[in-house]
Order: sequence, then structure tokens, then C-alpha cells
Amino acid sequence: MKLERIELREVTARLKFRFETSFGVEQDLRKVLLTLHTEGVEGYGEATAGIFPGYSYETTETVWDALKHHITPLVLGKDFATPAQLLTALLPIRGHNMAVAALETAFWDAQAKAAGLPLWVLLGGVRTAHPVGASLGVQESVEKTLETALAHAEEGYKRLKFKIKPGWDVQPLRAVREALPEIPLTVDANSAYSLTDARVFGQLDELGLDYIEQPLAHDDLVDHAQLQGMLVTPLCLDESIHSPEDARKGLQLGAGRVINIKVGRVRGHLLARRTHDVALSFGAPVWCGGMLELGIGRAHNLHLSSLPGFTLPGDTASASRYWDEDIVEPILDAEGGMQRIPDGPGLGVTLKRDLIERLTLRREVF
Ligand code: OSB
Ligand code: MG
Repeated sequence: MKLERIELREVTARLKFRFETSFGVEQDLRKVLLTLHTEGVEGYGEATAGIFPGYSYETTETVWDALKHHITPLVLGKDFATPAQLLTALLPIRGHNMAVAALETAFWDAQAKAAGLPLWVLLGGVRTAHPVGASLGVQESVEKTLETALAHAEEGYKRLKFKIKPGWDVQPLRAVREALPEIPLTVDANSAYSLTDARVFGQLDELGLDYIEQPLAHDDLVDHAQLQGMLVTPLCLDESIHSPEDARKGLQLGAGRVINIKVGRVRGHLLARRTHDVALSFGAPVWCGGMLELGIGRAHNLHLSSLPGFTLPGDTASASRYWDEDIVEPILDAEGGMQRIPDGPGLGVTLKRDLIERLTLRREVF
């Protein structure tokens, strides 16, 4: 497929809620959307980076810069038969996985559309619906935490994940566990702790959590392995995993027993699939992480979640939980805690072009 034209757009998106994590608060987001024009079809990608480099060094600005100045010049006007070939052309670029993934995922969408197949079929998926959980930010009180937990359990979410940070961990989670003794419950620390906090983890270990997500440093596997050795609860790696190799090393070391796969963090679908394959070979379950995506990114996440190893509920909650209005149709909402993967060629969604135009802050065509 010849990459004839690439359009970048930066759009604003206001979350319905204030989302607090150990690294900050997000509500007004800016996202980069990418449209790839190739041989009569359009492929769509969405960069998952946030405005602030709290989760990853990549940001809305670095994604734009990398796509404009480094990625597009390496591939524009060239012909690629497969995503693997496209990635090979981008090998000189170190990192910037979220920027690369915006293009790589658009390429998959275009290929699936050209083949007249849903993306999940091209990816090798095995199911058309999957269970979803909700990722819930740090709340202002234990009372609010309980209220949020009960509301999302009521909506049918199959797993609740609460963000924690030092000073806001055992107490709210204990309260949720008492109120909802049976619900699959997890916590996500986004790297806010160190091994000196072993006592906190000892207490969390008693709550029957499905896993504890990324408790320690973003670039650490060794300390995670040490912590895992002290706990019954599995650790889940998020920030630490940028490639299939990272997954192999993490699982080999015993740094965790579950992996959160995010398409942007691992450079797109091809490497997300390989990361999934590595985890499967270790018998480690994976789930699809979220980055507060708009409809294009959410649709990509849903298609990826059709692979056999995605056996745990993903952070692929209903679009209407996040947005008053999303940028694609149909609306990607879960029912009874299950998300259906959209059918039709490619992503199986159409863009709401007028809305996107209204949300656009800048646009550039290459
Ligand atoms: O750690 O999984 C994370 C959002 C932004 C950055 C990092 C994370 C998250 C979430 C939200 O947990 C997941 C979602 O609902 O999209
Ligand atoms: Mg996480």
C-alpha cells in the first residue's frame, strides 16, 4: 500500500470527569488524530499521549513533532506490503512509540478496509465481544470512592480498578472491598511507590485484589521481581513494558504475572500482538489498557482485545462514560459489562466529520 497522503489533526476533548492519578490530574485533553490515504481507502489512527509527560515522556506535542519531522518523511510516498515493512522503515527512530503507533494502526485499518475485513480478523482475533472494567481516579473522600465503586458495579463493569498514591491506598480500598466483597478489584499506582513501601503492599495483599498494577518505577523490573516475591497478589506491569522483549524479561524475572498491553506504548498492533504472544507463552494473562481514548483509539483497543490471550477485562469502558459526544459512530458503549467489537471493514466506525472539524486546533497535510 502506497502512503499517498497523511493528515494530522490535533483536537480538544473534555472528559466528563476529573481524572486524578499519582502523577497528576487530567480533564481537558488534546489528542492527535491521523488519517492515512492509501489506494482509495482511509485508515485512522489516534495517538494516545497526554498533554503532560507524567505517564510517559511522550506528549501531544512530541507526537506531533515526531510525526511531522521524523516519521512522515521516512515513509511518505513509499509502498509497504505489511505493517512489519512499515515498522522496518521506522527502525531508525528510537522510542516515540505512541507517535509511530498512530501511523501503524492507521495502516492496519487501511489494509483491513482494502481487504474488506474487520480489523480483528486481520489481527487474528477469536472473539467479537469482551468483558470490560473501569479505571477510576483518586477520589476526594472514602465516601466518594464507595459511591463511584457502587455506581460502576451497578453498571455491570466486570472489574473495578482504583488509582492509588502514597497516603491514598489501603483505607479507601479496604472500604470498597467491604462494600463489594465479590467484585474483581485492582489498583494502579502508576509507579508511585518504592520497595520501602512494602508494608502498604502487605496490607493491600489481604484485600483479594486481582492484581496490583505498576507499583514501582516505570523503568524497573528488578525491584518489581523482589516485591512480587513478597506478595500473593499478582503484579501487573504497565509502564515497564515497551516491547515484546520487555514482556519476556519481566515475566522471566518474575517481575509480574499479568501484563497490561497498550497499543501506543508498544508501537502499534503488530508489536502489541507479539507482546501478547510472549505473555501467552508464559501462561500470563493480558488485558488491554486504556489512555482515555476517543473513538478511533477505543475502536483499535477493542479490535486488539479479540486476541485469545486478552482474558482479563480491559480498560475499554463505554465511550459515553468519558465523553458527552464521541468522534465516531456507532457509539462504543458496553452493555452488561461487555463491549462488542464493531463490525464492518477495518475499524468498523465512521467519523463524525463536522464534530471533528469543530474540535480541531490545528491540521496539517503531508
Ligand atoms: O495507567 O492505565 C493507566 C490513563 C492515562 C494514563 C495511564 C493510565 C490511564 C488509565 C485510564 O488508567 C484508562 C482509561 O480509562 O482509558
Ligand atoms: Mg496503568
